[in-house]
Amino acid sequence: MDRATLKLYLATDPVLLAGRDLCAVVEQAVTAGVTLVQFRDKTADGRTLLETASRLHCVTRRLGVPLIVNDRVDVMLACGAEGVHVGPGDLPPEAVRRLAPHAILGCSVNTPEDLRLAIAAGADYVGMGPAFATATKADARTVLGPAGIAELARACPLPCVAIGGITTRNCRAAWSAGVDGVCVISAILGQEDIAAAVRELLAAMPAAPGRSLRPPHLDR
Ligand code: TZP
Ligand code: MG
Repeated sequence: MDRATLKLYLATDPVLLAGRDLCAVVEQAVTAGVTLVQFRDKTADGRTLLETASRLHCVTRRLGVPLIVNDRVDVMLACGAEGVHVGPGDLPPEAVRRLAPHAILGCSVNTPEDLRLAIAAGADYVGMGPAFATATKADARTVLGPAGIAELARACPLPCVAIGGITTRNCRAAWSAGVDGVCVISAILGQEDIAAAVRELLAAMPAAPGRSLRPPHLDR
């Protein structure tokens, strides 16, 4: 996938929406510059997930950004979204790849071994994290810090984002670790002014990303 698509990746969370309308908030965020959206809801049942993902997909399609469904390849296939993201506890990425051969496949990685498995499974991108401590995900794994993200990014031939605890204050440190972008939830959804939050995050990631330091043979 195009690395630029990963620059500012918004994942959703019903709790952080705090009663605001998901589609309206995502529309504001994408209009302000979000490049990729992940529909993430850990509590809804399958039917509700499909209804919400379908409504959201209408919005993202109109705005021209891909929609990734978290955890659930079945929901992704049923609503026609562009991709699916899986991590520990989900269907293994090899199985997802077989079920959805043409979908964008993202995998969560926290260790070099996770990265090796994601590459072997045919992932299109990886999410490396948590980069920093986060209150959004109760079962987050060991915090990597900018140094840990940089180590994984150096070993990563795939497009990659840092995720977890990224804010306007530490976004530049994550970006400078050599990723193609950042994935955030609370840094956008937890803010009152969605568009201002998006603009501040993008301003923290100036062009000439750390990836330009990578040997060209690692890019594909
Ligand atoms: N995976 C690793 S950390 C995390 C996920 C989904 C939570 C990210 O949320 P926030 O609010 O951007 O820290
Ligand atoms: Mg998952």
